[in-house]
Amino acid sequence: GNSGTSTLTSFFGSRAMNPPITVCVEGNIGSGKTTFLKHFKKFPDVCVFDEPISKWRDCQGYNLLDLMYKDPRKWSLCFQSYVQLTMLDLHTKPIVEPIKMMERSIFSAQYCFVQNLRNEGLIEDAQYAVLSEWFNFSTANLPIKLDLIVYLRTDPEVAFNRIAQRGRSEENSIKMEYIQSVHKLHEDWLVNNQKLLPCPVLTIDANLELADMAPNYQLCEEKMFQKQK
Ligand code: DGT
Repeated sequence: GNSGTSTLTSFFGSRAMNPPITVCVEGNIGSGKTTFLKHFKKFPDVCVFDEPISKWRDCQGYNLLDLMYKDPRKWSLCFQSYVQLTMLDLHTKPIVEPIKMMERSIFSAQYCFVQNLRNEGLIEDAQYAVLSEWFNFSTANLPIKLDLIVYLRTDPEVAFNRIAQRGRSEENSIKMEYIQSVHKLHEDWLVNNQKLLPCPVLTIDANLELADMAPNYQLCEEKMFQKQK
């Protein structure tokens, strides 16, 4: 009936006025983002989004990640276009919890990965222009709010070894040079201030083994819950 509808409206209305604190976890491929995020699933106030990579591996049955690694010249534009969509989906999804945590963002897709494809000549200038226009439009006009970036900073060698150890089939063609380039682009963006930073950055030493990460989890918890207040 009517009263049910108005309760719902006021519920979502109050949420809309109080958008969640949003924390994005960034870092090289293999830096440990997924493991880091897992730790935060235990907090009832935190909504942790699953890795977007599962979508990239199955877009209506197509493994876009695999296509992209096998033939980057042919598939990078298509892949990045879908990455952008899945990121926008996560950035704009309403949640009931006061804190949203997600892996990567539309910013790292643009500043680290699209930029790298362009640097390597794997996408045409016109393709880069179209992706950039979508990025500019989306960040200017859609409700993408970032409050904190947690940068899991690794040496490229460490990230490379972790990728080799986990043995994800799509990634077996990855070269050390690629990991070094992606590392440098993260550094330029998150440490050297060469691109627009949408929010403050908390940099964490992610070369550490899992057993030594506890103080870093705590650091992140403090920052995050402090923002909530
Ligand atoms: P983690 O938990 O830190 O080890 O992170 P990963 O490696 O599970 O997740 P992520 O997002 O760093 O990378 C997943 C795969 O997708 C990896 O093979 C790199 C690739 N990737 C992620 N985002 C992009 C992108 O925007 N463009 C391109 N070309 N590749 C991407």
